[in-house]
Amino acid sequence: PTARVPLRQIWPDDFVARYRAAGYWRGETFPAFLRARAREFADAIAVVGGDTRWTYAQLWEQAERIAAGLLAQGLVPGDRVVVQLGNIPEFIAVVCALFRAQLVPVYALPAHRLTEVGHFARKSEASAYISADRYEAFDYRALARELQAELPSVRHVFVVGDAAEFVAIGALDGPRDPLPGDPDPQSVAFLQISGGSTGLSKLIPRTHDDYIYSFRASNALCGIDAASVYMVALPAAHNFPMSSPGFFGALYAGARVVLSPGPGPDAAFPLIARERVTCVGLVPPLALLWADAAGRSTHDLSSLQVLQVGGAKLVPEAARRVVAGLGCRLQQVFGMAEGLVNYTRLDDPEELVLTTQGRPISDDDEVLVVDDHGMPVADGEVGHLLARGPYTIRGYHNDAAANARSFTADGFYRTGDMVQRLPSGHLVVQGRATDHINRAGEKISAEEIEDHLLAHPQVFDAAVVSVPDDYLGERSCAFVIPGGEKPRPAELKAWVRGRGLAAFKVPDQIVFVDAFGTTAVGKISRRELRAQLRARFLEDQ
Ligand code: J2J
Repeated sequence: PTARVPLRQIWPDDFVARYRAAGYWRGETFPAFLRARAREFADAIAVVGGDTRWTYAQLWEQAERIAAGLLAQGLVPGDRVVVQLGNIPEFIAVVCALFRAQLVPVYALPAHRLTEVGHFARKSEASAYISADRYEAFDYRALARELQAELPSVRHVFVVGDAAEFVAIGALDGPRDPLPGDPDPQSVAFLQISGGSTGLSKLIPRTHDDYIYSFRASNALCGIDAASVYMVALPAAHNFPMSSPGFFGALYAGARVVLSPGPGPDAAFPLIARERVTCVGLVPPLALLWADAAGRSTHDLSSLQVLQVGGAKLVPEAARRVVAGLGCRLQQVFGMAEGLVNYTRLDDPEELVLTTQGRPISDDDEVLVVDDHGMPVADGEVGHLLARGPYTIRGYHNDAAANARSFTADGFYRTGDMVQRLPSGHLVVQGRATDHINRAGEKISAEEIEDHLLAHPQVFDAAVVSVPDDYLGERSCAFVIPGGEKPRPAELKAWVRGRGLAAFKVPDQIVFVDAFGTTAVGKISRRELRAQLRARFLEDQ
Protein backbone atom coordinates (compact mmCIF):
# COMPACT_ATOMS: atom_id res chain seq x y z
CA PRO A 1 0.00 0.00 0.00
CA THR A 2 1.21 3.48 -0.80
CA ALA A 3 0.96 6.63 1.22
CA ARG A 4 -2.25 8.65 1.32
CA VAL A 5 -2.14 12.16 -0.05
CA PRO A 6 -1.06 14.49 2.77
CA LEU A 7 -3.78 16.88 3.96
CA ARG A 8 -3.12 20.54 3.26
CA GLN A 9 -4.27 23.76 4.78
CA ILE A 10 -4.05 26.50 2.21
CA TRP A 11 -2.91 30.03 2.89
CA PRO A 12 -2.67 32.33 -0.15
CA ASP A 13 0.84 32.52 -1.61
CA ASP A 14 1.49 36.08 -0.50
CA PHE A 15 0.70 35.14 3.10
CA VAL A 16 2.93 32.09 2.91
CA ALA A 17 5.76 34.28 1.66
CA ARG A 18 5.14 36.85 4.38
CA TYR A 19 4.97 34.36 7.26
CA ARG A 20 8.16 32.71 6.06
CA ALA A 21 10.00 35.97 5.55
CA ALA A 22 9.01 37.11 9.05
CA GLY A 23 10.53 33.93 10.47
CA TYR A 24 7.28 32.52 11.87
CA TRP A 25 7.31 29.51 9.58
CA ARG A 26 10.77 28.02 9.67
CA GLY A 27 10.15 24.71 7.97
CA GLU A 28 10.35 22.89 11.29
CA THR A 29 8.37 19.69 11.73
CA PHE A 30 7.37 17.61 14.73
CA PRO A 31 9.63 14.63 14.04
CA ALA A 32 12.59 16.89 13.25
CA PHE A 33 12.38 18.91 16.44
CA LEU A 34 11.71 15.85 18.60
CA ARG A 35 14.74 14.10 17.12
CA ALA A 36 16.87 17.17 17.70
CA ARG A 37 15.79 17.42 21.36
CA ALA A 38 16.54 13.73 21.87
CA ARG A 39 20.13 14.52 20.95
CA GLU A 40 20.45 17.87 22.66
CA PHE A 41 18.69 16.89 25.93
CA ALA A 42 19.21 13.12 25.72
CA ASP A 43 19.41 12.49 29.47
CA ALA A 44 17.09 15.20 30.68
CA ILE A 45 13.65 14.07 31.88
CA ALA A 46 11.05 14.79 29.21
CA VAL A 47 7.87 13.20 30.54
CA VAL A 48 6.73 12.22 34.02
CA GLY A 49 3.45 10.43 34.65
CA GLY A 50 2.37 7.61 36.94
CA ASP A 51 5.47 5.50 37.60
CA THR A 52 7.07 6.51 34.33
CA ARG A 53 9.92 8.96 33.87
CA TRP A 54 11.24 9.13 30.32
CA THR A 55 14.30 11.02 29.26
CA TYR A 56 14.23 12.79 25.91
CA ALA A 57 16.23 9.90 24.43
CA GLN A 58 13.76 7.38 25.82
CA LEU A 59 10.73 9.30 24.58
CA TRP A 60 12.20 9.37 21.08
CA GLU A 61 13.03 5.67 21.26
CA GLN A 62 9.40 4.96 22.27
CA ALA A 63 8.20 7.08 19.37
CA GLU A 64 10.40 5.29 16.85
CA ARG A 65 9.45 1.85 18.14
CA ILE A 66 5.73 2.58 18.04
CA ALA A 67 6.03 4.31 14.66
CA ALA A 68 7.82 1.32 13.15
CA GLY A 69 5.25 -1.01 14.69
CA LEU A 70 2.29 0.91 13.33
CA LEU A 71 3.71 0.83 9.81
CA ALA A 72 4.55 -2.86 10.16
CA GLN A 73 0.89 -3.42 11.05
CA GLY A 74 -0.13 -2.00 7.69
CA LEU A 75 -0.81 1.67 8.33
CA VAL A 76 0.56 3.94 5.63
CA PRO A 77 1.76 7.57 5.85
CA GLY A 78 -1.16 9.96 5.60
CA ASP A 79 -3.54 7.59 7.42
CA ARG A 80 -5.65 9.28 10.05
CA VAL A 81 -5.68 7.78 13.53
CA VAL A 82 -8.20 8.71 16.23
CA VAL A 83 -6.30 8.94 19.51
CA GLN A 84 -8.26 8.81 22.75
CA LEU A 85 -5.86 8.71 25.66
CA GLY A 86 -5.84 10.38 29.05
CA ASN A 87 -3.02 12.07 30.93
CA ILE A 88 -0.58 9.20 30.69
CA PRO A 89 2.95 9.24 29.22
CA GLU A 90 1.82 6.94 26.42
CA PHE A 91 -0.38 9.73 25.11
CA ILE A 92 2.73 11.75 24.31
CA ALA A 93 4.70 8.75 23.04
CA VAL A 94 1.87 7.70 20.74
CA VAL A 95 1.39 11.17 19.30
CA CYS A 96 5.13 11.55 18.71
CA ALA A 97 5.12 8.10 17.05
CA LEU A 98 2.29 9.11 14.75
CA PHE A 99 4.23 12.19 13.71
CA ARG A 100 7.33 10.06 13.19
CA ALA A 101 5.43 7.72 10.87
CA GLN A 102 3.65 10.58 9.07
CA LEU A 103 0.35 9.37 10.46
CA VAL A 104 -2.19 12.03 11.37
CA PRO A 105 -3.59 12.06 14.91
CA VAL A 106 -7.22 13.07 15.40
CA TYR A 107 -7.61 14.04 19.05
CA ALA A 108 -10.60 12.78 21.01
CA LEU A 109 -11.07 13.58 24.70
CA PRO A 110 -11.30 10.72 27.19
CA ALA A 111 -14.85 11.89 27.95
CA HIS A 112 -16.01 11.32 24.38
CA ARG A 113 -18.12 8.28 23.62
CA LEU A 114 -19.19 6.31 20.56
CA THR A 115 -21.23 9.04 18.90
CA GLU A 116 -18.39 11.53 19.04
CA VAL A 117 -15.55 9.11 18.35
CA GLY A 118 -17.55 7.68 15.43
CA HIS A 119 -18.05 11.18 14.06
CA PHE A 120 -14.33 11.99 14.29
CA ALA A 121 -13.41 8.69 12.63
CA ARG A 122 -15.97 9.09 9.85
CA LYS A 123 -15.20 12.72 9.17
CA SER A 124 -11.43 12.18 9.10
CA GLU A 125 -11.71 8.85 7.22
CA ALA A 126 -9.60 7.28 9.94
CA SER A 127 -8.18 3.83 9.51
CA ALA A 128 -7.16 3.29 13.12
CA TYR A 129 -8.18 4.01 16.70
CA ILE A 130 -5.83 4.12 19.68
CA SER A 131 -7.10 4.08 23.27
CA ALA A 132 -6.18 2.81 26.69
CA ASP A 133 -7.71 -0.39 28.02
CA ARG A 134 -9.41 1.56 30.79
CA TYR A 135 -9.22 5.12 31.98
CA GLU A 136 -11.27 6.64 34.77
CA ALA A 137 -13.30 3.45 35.13
CA PHE A 138 -14.35 3.30 31.48
CA ASP A 139 -13.43 0.37 29.24
CA TYR A 140 -12.40 1.78 25.86
CA ARG A 141 -12.05 -1.66 24.30
CA ALA A 142 -15.84 -1.94 24.43
CA LEU A 143 -16.05 1.39 22.62
CA ALA A 144 -13.51 0.13 20.06
CA ARG A 145 -15.68 -2.92 19.35
CA GLU A 146 -18.76 -0.79 18.76
CA LEU A 147 -16.75 1.60 16.65
CA GLN A 148 -15.45 -1.16 14.38
CA ALA A 149 -18.90 -2.72 14.09
CA GLU A 150 -20.27 0.64 12.95
CA LEU A 151 -17.27 1.69 10.87
CA PRO A 152 -15.31 -1.24 9.41
CA SER A 153 -13.02 1.29 7.73
CA VAL A 154 -11.39 1.66 11.17
CA ARG A 155 -9.40 -1.47 10.43
CA HIS A 156 -6.88 -1.23 13.26
CA VAL A 157 -7.26 -0.81 17.00
CA PHE A 158 -4.25 -0.35 19.24
CA VAL A 159 -4.50 -0.33 23.00
CA VAL A 160 -2.29 0.95 25.80
CA GLY A 161 -2.38 -1.71 28.51
CA ASP A 162 -4.36 -4.95 28.25
CA ALA A 163 -5.26 -5.12 24.57
CA ALA A 164 -7.73 -8.05 24.69
CA GLU A 165 -8.26 -9.06 21.03
CA PHE A 166 -6.56 -5.86 19.76
CA VAL A 167 -2.89 -5.00 19.33
CA ALA A 168 -0.98 -3.76 22.38
CA ILE A 169 0.97 -0.53 21.96
CA GLY A 170 3.59 -2.00 24.27
CA ALA A 171 4.14 -4.94 21.93
CA LEU A 172 4.52 -2.89 18.75
CA ASP A 173 7.81 -2.94 16.94
CA GLY A 174 9.12 -3.23 13.45
CA PRO A 175 12.08 -2.52 11.21
CA ARG A 176 13.28 1.05 11.58
CA ASP A 177 14.68 1.55 8.10
CA PRO A 178 11.38 2.00 6.23
CA LEU A 179 10.37 4.85 8.53
CA PRO A 180 9.59 7.82 6.33
CA GLY A 181 11.66 10.99 6.17
CA ASP A 182 10.44 14.25 7.58
CA PRO A 183 7.11 15.56 6.30
CA ASP A 184 6.39 18.71 4.37
CA PRO A 185 6.27 21.45 7.03
CA GLN A 186 3.18 22.86 5.39
CA SER A 187 1.27 19.61 5.47
CA VAL A 188 -1.33 18.97 8.14
CA ALA A 189 0.27 17.42 11.22
CA PHE A 190 -2.99 16.53 13.03
CA LEU A 191 -6.68 17.27 13.28
CA GLN A 192 -7.83 19.03 16.44
CA ILE A 193 -11.47 19.10 17.52
CA SER A 194 -13.50 22.31 17.49
CA GLY A 195 -15.66 23.42 20.37
CA GLY A 196 -18.61 22.77 18.07
CA SER A 197 -20.94 25.74 18.35
CA THR A 198 -23.26 24.42 15.65
CA GLY A 199 -24.05 20.75 15.70
CA LEU A 200 -21.20 18.29 15.59
CA SER A 201 -17.56 19.19 16.17
CA LYS A 202 -15.58 20.28 13.17
CA LEU A 203 -12.06 19.01 12.52
CA ILE A 204 -9.30 21.58 12.62
CA PRO A 205 -6.28 20.94 10.39
CA ARG A 206 -3.07 22.33 11.89
CA THR A 207 0.20 22.29 10.01
CA HIS A 208 3.69 21.67 11.37
CA ASP A 209 4.78 25.19 10.46
CA ASP A 210 1.83 27.01 11.99
CA TYR A 211 1.43 25.01 15.18
CA ILE A 212 5.13 24.91 16.01
CA TYR A 213 5.24 28.66 15.56
CA SER A 214 2.34 29.06 18.00
CA PHE A 215 4.01 27.16 20.83
CA ARG A 216 7.54 28.38 20.12
CA ALA A 217 6.27 31.96 20.41
CA SER A 218 4.16 30.99 23.44
CA ASN A 219 7.26 29.74 25.23
CA ALA A 220 8.76 33.21 25.08
CA LEU A 221 5.57 34.81 26.43
CA CYS A 222 5.03 32.23 29.18
CA GLY A 223 8.62 32.05 30.39
CA ILE A 224 9.23 28.44 29.32
CA ASP A 225 12.83 27.29 28.87
CA ALA A 226 14.84 24.13 29.48
CA ALA A 227 14.70 24.69 33.24
CA SER A 228 10.89 24.83 33.30
CA VAL A 229 8.59 22.13 34.60
CA TYR A 230 5.21 22.28 32.89
CA MET A 231 2.21 20.46 34.36
CA VAL A 232 -0.65 19.14 32.24
CA ALA A 233 -3.61 19.25 34.61
CA LEU A 234 -6.46 19.61 32.10
CA PRO A 235 -7.07 16.73 29.67
CA ALA A 236 -3.92 16.61 27.53
CA ALA A 237 -5.86 16.52 24.25
CA HIS A 238 -7.23 20.01 24.86
CA ASN A 239 -5.57 22.61 22.72
CA PHE A 240 -4.70 24.78 25.76
CA PRO A 241 -2.46 22.28 27.66
CA MET A 242 -1.18 21.00 24.33
CA SER A 243 0.04 24.24 22.83
CA SER A 244 -0.36 27.35 24.97
CA PRO A 245 2.54 26.70 25.58
CA GLY A 246 1.41 23.26 26.59
CA PHE A 247 3.37 20.04 26.63
CA PHE A 248 4.52 20.61 23.08
CA GLY A 249 5.94 24.00 24.01
CA ALA A 250 7.67 22.37 26.96
CA LEU A 251 9.13 19.59 24.79
CA TYR A 252 10.23 22.15 22.23
CA ALA A 253 12.14 23.96 24.99
CA GLY A 254 13.73 20.83 26.44
CA ALA A 255 11.69 21.32 29.63
CA ARG A 256 10.01 18.67 31.75
CA VAL A 257 6.36 17.69 31.26
CA VAL A 258 4.48 16.41 34.29
CA LEU A 259 1.13 14.74 33.64
CA SER A 260 -1.35 15.08 36.46
CA PRO A 261 -3.86 12.24 36.52
CA GLY A 262 -6.59 14.69 37.45
CA PRO A 263 -7.16 18.44 37.49
CA GLY A 264 -7.97 18.82 41.20
CA PRO A 265 -5.61 19.81 44.01
CA ASP A 266 -5.59 16.26 45.42
CA ALA A 267 -3.92 14.89 42.33
CA ALA A 268 -1.89 17.94 41.33
CA PHE A 269 -0.48 19.40 44.57
CA PRO A 270 1.70 16.44 45.60
CA LEU A 271 3.11 16.32 42.07
CA ILE A 272 3.82 20.04 42.04
CA ALA A 273 5.77 19.66 45.26
CA ARG A 274 7.64 16.56 44.12
CA GLU A 275 8.54 17.74 40.62
CA ARG A 276 8.93 21.44 41.42
CA VAL A 277 6.38 22.43 38.76
CA THR A 278 6.83 25.99 37.49
CA CYS A 279 3.87 26.50 35.14
CA VAL A 280 0.37 25.08 34.77
CA GLY A 281 -2.77 25.99 32.82
CA LEU A 282 -6.25 25.77 34.33
CA VAL A 283 -9.84 26.74 33.57
CA PRO A 284 -11.37 29.36 35.91
CA PRO A 285 -13.36 27.02 38.22
CA LEU A 286 -10.26 24.93 38.85
CA ALA A 287 -8.10 27.98 39.43
CA LEU A 288 -10.51 29.07 42.15
CA LEU A 289 -10.56 25.59 43.64
CA TRP A 290 -6.74 25.52 43.69
CA ALA A 291 -6.57 28.99 45.22
CA ASP A 292 -8.90 27.93 48.05
CA ALA A 293 -7.10 24.65 48.62
CA ALA A 294 -3.62 26.18 48.56
CA GLY A 295 -4.15 27.93 51.89
CA ARG A 296 -4.99 24.67 53.64
CA SER A 297 -2.46 22.54 51.82
CA THR A 298 0.65 21.09 53.43
CA HIS A 299 2.29 20.65 50.02
CA ASP A 300 5.05 22.99 49.01
CA LEU A 301 3.75 24.94 46.03
CA SER A 302 6.51 27.54 46.09
CA SER A 303 8.00 26.37 42.78
CA LEU A 304 4.94 27.64 40.86
CA GLN A 305 5.87 30.75 38.94
CA VAL A 306 3.06 31.13 36.43
CA LEU A 307 -0.54 30.07 36.76
CA GLN A 308 -2.31 30.35 33.45
CA VAL A 309 -6.08 30.62 33.34
CA GLY A 310 -8.12 30.31 30.17
CA GLY A 311 -10.77 28.42 28.26
CA ALA A 312 -13.55 30.51 29.77
CA LYS A 313 -13.81 34.01 31.17
CA LEU A 314 -12.03 34.72 34.43
CA VAL A 315 -13.87 37.67 35.93
CA PRO A 316 -11.71 40.28 37.74
CA GLU A 317 -12.96 39.33 41.20
CA ALA A 318 -12.06 35.69 40.59
CA ALA A 319 -8.69 36.78 39.20
CA ARG A 320 -7.99 38.62 42.46
CA ARG A 321 -8.89 35.57 44.51
CA VAL A 322 -6.62 33.38 42.40
CA VAL A 323 -3.67 35.74 42.81
CA ALA A 324 -4.25 36.07 46.54
CA GLY A 325 -4.66 32.33 47.05
CA LEU A 326 -1.72 31.07 45.03
CA GLY A 327 0.68 33.94 45.32
CA CYS A 328 2.26 33.34 41.92
CA ARG A 329 2.01 35.26 38.70
CA LEU A 330 -1.30 35.02 36.87
CA GLN A 331 -1.45 34.82 33.10
CA GLN A 332 -4.80 35.03 31.34
CA VAL A 333 -5.03 32.98 28.16
CA PHE A 334 -7.76 33.47 25.60
CA GLY A 335 -7.26 30.98 22.83
CA MET A 336 -9.01 28.67 20.44
CA ALA A 337 -8.13 25.42 18.73
CA GLU A 338 -8.67 27.18 15.38
CA GLY A 339 -5.64 29.35 16.08
CA LEU A 340 -5.51 32.82 17.65
CA VAL A 341 -4.15 32.84 21.20
CA ASN A 342 -3.97 35.90 23.45
CA TYR A 343 -1.90 36.18 26.59
CA THR A 344 -1.49 38.81 29.22
CA ARG A 345 2.24 39.42 29.33
CA LEU A 346 4.20 38.44 32.43
CA ASP A 347 5.29 42.07 32.84
CA ASP A 348 1.89 43.65 32.11
CA PRO A 349 0.58 46.01 34.80
CA GLU A 350 -1.51 44.10 37.34
CA GLU A 351 -4.69 45.88 36.33
CA LEU A 352 -4.44 44.51 32.77
CA VAL A 353 -3.64 41.02 34.05
CA LEU A 354 -6.70 41.04 36.29
CA THR A 355 -9.17 42.61 33.90
CA THR A 356 -8.24 41.53 30.35
CA GLN A 357 -7.80 38.29 28.44
CA GLY A 358 -4.51 39.40 26.96
CA ARG A 359 -3.34 40.33 23.49
CA PRO A 360 -2.37 38.21 20.48
CA ILE A 361 0.88 36.27 20.28
CA SER A 362 1.99 37.67 16.96
CA ASP A 363 2.50 41.09 15.42
CA ASP A 364 0.97 39.49 12.34
CA ASP A 365 -2.19 38.34 14.11
CA GLU A 366 -4.78 40.50 12.42
CA VAL A 367 -7.62 41.07 14.83
CA LEU A 368 -10.80 42.85 13.75
CA VAL A 369 -13.62 43.86 16.05
CA VAL A 370 -16.71 44.47 13.93
CA ASP A 371 -20.42 45.21 14.24
CA ASP A 372 -23.22 42.97 12.94
CA HIS A 373 -22.60 44.28 9.43
CA GLY A 374 -18.88 43.59 9.47
CA MET A 375 -17.86 47.23 9.98
CA PRO A 376 -15.02 47.87 12.44
CA VAL A 377 -16.10 49.39 15.75
CA ALA A 378 -14.09 51.93 17.73
CA ASP A 379 -11.61 50.73 20.36
CA GLY A 380 -13.50 50.13 23.58
CA GLU A 381 -16.75 49.18 21.81
CA VAL A 382 -17.96 45.60 21.92
CA GLY A 383 -18.01 43.75 18.61
CA HIS A 384 -17.49 40.42 16.89
CA LEU A 385 -13.91 39.18 16.95
CA LEU A 386 -12.47 38.11 13.59
CA ALA A 387 -8.94 36.75 13.30
CA ARG A 388 -6.42 35.97 10.60
CA GLY A 389 -2.76 35.20 11.03
CA PRO A 390 0.22 32.86 10.86
CA TYR A 391 -1.35 30.13 13.02
CA THR A 392 -5.08 30.63 12.45
CA ILE A 393 -6.71 28.18 10.07
CA ARG A 394 -8.29 29.26 6.80
CA GLY A 395 -10.82 26.42 6.78
CA TYR A 396 -12.05 23.31 8.58
CA HIS A 397 -11.33 19.83 7.29
CA ASN A 398 -13.79 18.77 4.63
CA ASP A 399 -16.69 20.99 5.65
CA ALA A 400 -17.75 23.48 2.99
CA ALA A 401 -20.92 24.53 4.82
CA ALA A 402 -19.07 25.34 8.05
CA ASN A 403 -16.37 27.14 6.11
CA ALA A 404 -18.91 29.34 4.36
CA ARG A 405 -20.30 30.33 7.78
CA SER A 406 -17.10 30.57 9.77
CA PHE A 407 -14.75 32.47 7.47
CA THR A 408 -15.04 35.79 5.69
CA ALA A 409 -14.30 36.05 1.98
CA ASP A 410 -10.84 37.41 2.80
CA GLY A 411 -9.97 34.56 5.09
CA PHE A 412 -10.75 35.87 8.58
CA TYR A 413 -11.99 33.28 11.06
CA ARG A 414 -15.22 34.32 12.77
CA THR A 415 -14.42 33.39 16.35
CA GLY A 416 -18.02 33.80 17.55
CA ASP A 417 -16.68 35.77 20.52
CA MET A 418 -17.79 39.29 21.40
CA VAL A 419 -14.87 41.36 22.61
CA GLN A 420 -13.75 44.84 23.41
CA ARG A 421 -10.29 45.96 22.36
CA LEU A 422 -8.38 48.39 24.55
CA PRO A 423 -5.92 50.91 23.09
CA SER A 424 -3.09 48.66 24.37
CA GLY A 425 -4.38 45.90 22.10
CA HIS A 426 -5.62 43.83 25.03
CA LEU A 427 -8.94 42.11 24.53
CA VAL A 428 -11.76 41.80 27.03
CA VAL A 429 -14.15 38.94 26.28
CA GLN A 430 -17.69 40.23 26.70
CA GLY A 431 -19.75 37.26 25.60
CA ARG A 432 -20.38 35.42 22.41
CA ALA A 433 -22.60 35.42 19.38
CA THR A 434 -22.89 31.67 19.01
CA ASP A 435 -25.16 29.31 20.90
CA HIS A 436 -22.95 27.05 22.86
CA ILE A 437 -22.50 26.41 26.52
CA ASN A 438 -19.01 26.98 27.89
CA ARG A 439 -19.17 24.55 30.79
CA ALA A 440 -15.96 25.08 32.72
CA GLY A 441 -14.06 25.33 29.44
CA GLU A 442 -15.83 22.41 27.72
CA LYS A 443 -17.81 23.78 24.79
CA ILE A 444 -21.21 22.19 24.21
CA SER A 445 -23.30 22.84 21.12
CA ALA A 446 -26.93 23.63 22.01
CA GLU A 447 -28.04 22.29 18.65
CA GLU A 448 -26.30 18.96 19.10
CA ILE A 449 -28.01 18.31 22.44
CA GLU A 450 -31.39 19.49 21.18
CA ASP A 451 -31.16 16.95 18.37
CA HIS A 452 -30.61 14.14 20.84
CA LEU A 453 -33.47 15.31 23.07
CA LEU A 454 -35.80 15.56 20.07
CA ALA A 455 -35.11 11.93 19.27
CA HIS A 456 -36.86 10.96 22.53
CA PRO A 457 -40.46 9.82 21.89
CA GLN A 458 -41.84 11.94 24.74
CA VAL A 459 -40.15 15.15 23.67
CA PHE A 460 -42.15 17.47 21.45
CA ASP A 461 -39.58 20.25 21.36
CA ALA A 462 -36.39 21.20 23.19
CA ALA A 463 -34.14 24.23 23.47
CA VAL A 464 -30.83 24.10 25.30
CA VAL A 465 -29.38 27.29 26.76
CA SER A 466 -26.47 28.28 28.96
CA VAL A 467 -27.32 29.63 32.39
CA PRO A 468 -24.92 31.10 34.95
CA ASP A 469 -23.43 28.67 37.43
CA ASP A 470 -21.48 29.63 40.54
CA TYR A 471 -18.92 26.93 40.09
CA LEU A 472 -18.87 26.00 36.41
CA GLY A 473 -19.27 29.54 35.10
CA GLU A 474 -22.07 28.25 32.90
CA ARG A 475 -24.17 25.14 32.98
CA SER A 476 -26.62 23.73 30.45
CA CYS A 477 -30.36 23.99 30.91
CA ALA A 478 -32.73 22.17 28.58
CA PHE A 479 -36.23 23.59 28.18
CA VAL A 480 -38.43 20.72 27.09
CA ILE A 481 -42.01 20.64 25.83
CA PRO A 482 -43.20 17.11 26.52
CA GLY A 483 -44.98 15.19 23.83
CA GLY A 484 -47.56 13.00 25.52
CA GLU A 485 -46.69 11.81 29.00
CA LYS A 486 -44.04 13.93 30.69
CA PRO A 487 -40.75 12.01 31.08
CA ARG A 488 -38.80 12.29 34.30
CA PRO A 489 -35.73 14.57 34.16
CA ALA A 490 -33.46 11.70 35.20
CA GLU A 491 -34.84 9.66 32.35
CA LEU A 492 -34.05 12.37 29.82
CA LYS A 493 -30.54 12.76 31.17
CA ALA A 494 -30.02 9.01 30.94
CA TRP A 495 -31.38 9.15 27.41
CA VAL A 496 -28.82 11.71 26.31
CA ARG A 497 -26.09 9.71 28.00
CA GLY A 498 -27.34 6.57 26.30
CA ARG A 499 -26.96 8.23 22.92
CA GLY A 500 -23.22 7.72 23.27
CA LEU A 501 -22.17 11.21 24.30
CA ALA A 502 -19.60 12.65 26.67
CA ALA A 503 -21.02 13.03 30.17
CA PHE A 504 -20.32 16.78 30.20
CA LYS A 505 -22.93 17.18 27.44
CA VAL A 506 -25.80 15.77 29.52
CA PRO A 507 -28.05 18.74 30.42
CA ASP A 508 -27.34 19.86 33.97
CA GLN A 509 -30.91 20.97 34.41
CA ILE A 510 -34.20 20.19 32.69
CA VAL A 511 -37.18 22.54 32.84
CA PHE A 512 -40.51 21.36 31.45
CA VAL A 513 -42.71 23.97 29.86
CA ASP A 514 -46.07 23.75 28.09
CA ALA A 515 -44.97 26.03 25.31
CA PHE A 516 -41.99 28.23 24.57
CA GLY A 517 -44.45 31.11 24.93
CA THR A 518 -42.91 33.27 22.29
CA THR A 519 -44.87 36.41 21.63
CA ALA A 520 -43.48 36.67 18.13
CA VAL A 521 -45.89 35.72 15.40
CA GLY A 522 -44.78 32.99 13.09
CA LYS A 523 -41.32 31.56 13.21
CA ILE A 524 -38.51 33.00 15.23
CA SER A 525 -34.95 31.75 14.94
CA ARG A 526 -33.63 29.16 17.34
CA ARG A 527 -31.16 31.77 18.47
CA GLU A 528 -33.86 34.23 19.45
CA LEU A 529 -35.83 31.48 21.10
CA ARG A 530 -32.83 30.42 23.20
CA ALA A 531 -32.19 34.04 24.13
CA GLN A 532 -35.81 34.47 25.27
CA LEU A 533 -35.75 31.28 27.33
CA ARG A 534 -32.49 32.30 28.92
CA ALA A 535 -33.92 35.70 29.81
CA ARG A 536 -37.00 34.05 31.29
CA PHE A 537 -34.82 31.71 33.32
CA LEU A 538 -32.82 34.65 34.72
CA GLU A 539 -36.01 36.56 35.63
CA ASP A 540 -37.30 33.57 37.57
CA GLN A 541 -34.14 33.39 39.67
C1 J2J B 1 -13.17 33.85 27.72
N1 J2J B 1 -13.45 32.91 26.80
C2 J2J B 1 -12.45 32.08 26.45
C3 J2J B 1 -10.93 33.21 27.97
C4 J2J B 1 -11.16 30.57 25.55
C5 J2J B 1 -5.63 28.40 24.98
C6 J2J B 1 -6.65 28.73 25.85
C7 J2J B 1 -7.95 28.31 25.61
C8 J2J B 1 -8.25 27.56 24.48
C9 J2J B 1 -9.66 27.14 24.26
C10 J2J B 1 -7.23 27.23 23.60
C11 J2J B 1 -11.15 32.18 27.00
N2 J2J B 1 -11.96 34.01 28.29
N3 J2J B 1 -9.73 33.37 28.56
O1 J2J B 1 -7.45 26.51 22.49
O2 J2J B 1 -4.94 27.32 22.97
C12 J2J B 1 -13.55 30.59 24.78
C13 J2J B 1 -13.83 31.49 23.58
C14 J2J B 1 -13.07 30.78 22.46
C15 J2J B 1 -13.29 29.33 22.81
C16 J2J B 1 -12.27 28.39 22.22
C17 J2J B 1 -5.91 27.66 23.84
N4 J2J B 1 -10.38 31.23 26.42
N5 J2J B 1 -12.40 31.06 25.57
O3 J2J B 1 -10.52 27.28 25.13
O4 J2J B 1 -11.16 25.74 21.12
O5 J2J B 1 -15.22 31.46 23.35
O6 J2J B 1 -9.92 26.62 23.02
O7 J2J B 1 -13.55 31.10 21.17
O8 J2J B 1 -11.68 24.88 23.44
O9 J2J B 1 -13.23 29.32 24.24
O10 J2J B 1 -12.40 27.12 22.78
P1 J2J B 1 -11.30 25.99 22.55
